[in-house]
Amino acid sequence: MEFFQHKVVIVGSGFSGQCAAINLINNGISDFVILERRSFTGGTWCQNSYPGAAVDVQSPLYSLSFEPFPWSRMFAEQSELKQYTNNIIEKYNLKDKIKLNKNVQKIKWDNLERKWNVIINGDKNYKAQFIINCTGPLSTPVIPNFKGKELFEGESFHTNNWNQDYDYHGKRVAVIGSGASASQVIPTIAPDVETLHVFQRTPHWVLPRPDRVFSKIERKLLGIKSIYKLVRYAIYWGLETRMVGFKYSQWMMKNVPQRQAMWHLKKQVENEELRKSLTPDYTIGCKRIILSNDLLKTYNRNNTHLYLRENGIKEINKRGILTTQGKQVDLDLIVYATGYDATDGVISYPIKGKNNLNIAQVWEDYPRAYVGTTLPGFPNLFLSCGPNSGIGHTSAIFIIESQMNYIIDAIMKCEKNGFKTFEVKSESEERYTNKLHKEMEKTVWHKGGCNSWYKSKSGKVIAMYPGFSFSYHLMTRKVKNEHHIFS
Ligand code: N01
Repeated sequence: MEFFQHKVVIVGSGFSGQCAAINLINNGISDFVILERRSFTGGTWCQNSYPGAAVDVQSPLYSLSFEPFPWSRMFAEQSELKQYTNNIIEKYNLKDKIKLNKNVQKIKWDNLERKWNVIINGDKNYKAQFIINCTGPLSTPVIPNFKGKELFEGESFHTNNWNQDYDYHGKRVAVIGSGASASQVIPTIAPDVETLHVFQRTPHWVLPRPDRVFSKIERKLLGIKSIYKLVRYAIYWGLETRMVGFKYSQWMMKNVPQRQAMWHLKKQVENEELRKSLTPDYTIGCKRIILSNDLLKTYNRNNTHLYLRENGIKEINKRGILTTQGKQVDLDLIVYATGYDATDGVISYPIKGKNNLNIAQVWEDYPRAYVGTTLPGFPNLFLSCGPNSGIGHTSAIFIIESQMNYIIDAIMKCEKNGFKTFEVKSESEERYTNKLHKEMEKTVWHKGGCNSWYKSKSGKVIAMYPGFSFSYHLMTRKVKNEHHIFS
């Protein structure tokens, strides 16, 4: 079998992959490639192009700390995020490093060579000493298996694969789901479609979105590194205080943000019955909070109809959707805003480590990893955005940058000291995971009374980190030698 040989293979060219690559370059490692399964670079913000797509964290914080950008508004829209990510690829000359249409099928540790074999179907394979998996936790869209969905004669697609060639104006449209993606699509398309039918299984808590357009002067200032840093710190500490509520105080969650969400709902929806239908029965924060100034009031529109769980989808037929109460809803377009396989699908390809150890078996109960990044039995394998490294209250990019400190420190320790492998000790991983899940039991994600993509099928919260993001940052600043084996 023929192989391309590299020191590092990065899988995925989104923010994590770019951040990993820049860190390698800054540390003098140029022998790496980025394998990207799609035909374009950039990851989630290039893939998700549904109407209304925008970031739900303040853009100056939802960006790389060392790359200031004159954002046009507080919550950037998809086109601007796409521009930002493409600028980074250009500025750091990553284009030549990114190999497109390389869909990794599996990776396997070779104990003799002490390297990973990266298998790509029908193509030349890769061999690497280190793998950094940067495939993102929300990249595998899920369309539930509704009875008869293949019979529908209209158009249908997932929000992740929005068909830009389809003109939805004046059409009869259904949106299935009411999460973060749906909440952006719904208010954006409602004024332009003939009828909009929203199938909501569970209501979500909605808070006002503190969005605004930045003035010319503000944009200029954001381009200055020191000011950009100051703005980031201000936003960061404001958001970090939210963690006190997520972690320690259900009382606080119920009495501060939940009251604000109730007030927001009352202000936007006059009809009491409709308000009731849009009121969740779990504690705010248990599912991701939606920030929107126009979602709730969209339900006041005459062309917008809300279907609840008790009148949900019985089946899909050639004309549209038949509800459980027997109503036939005729449609031209069905939009599946039904989320992602984020729990049991953290990595989208099989991995075999030392002694043929299968990651699927290790994760049979639930996905786990030391600081969300490394696993015993899988030397030189690093996961960006791995299990329990999500953060509900600040920016995922802050976490990605923190993980890269740990990953690069491990690789550089090997490089400088002539070690071939790096592996976390199993007792360290076990102690870390047990402590983390004990902490998790105090959080709203665990005991807030909801089901969410944060949880595995076994009911464990495996997407989130149950602490402050600064504590995660401190924990991952450097590799702690006592928890690892270098050889
Ligand atoms: O997915 P979701 P998403 N029958 O899982 C419903 C990030 N994000 O793509 O709540 C009927 O939140 C499901 O119902 P229920 C962000 O982190 C960020 O919207 O499970 N309904 C739910 O309403 C977010 O949290 C941004 O009862 C079914 C919906 O589908 C994450 O991505 C933008 C169903 C899925 O909601 C995921 O968001 C977008 C079924 N069988 C996303 N199965 C920004 O930064 C599922 N549903 C702005």
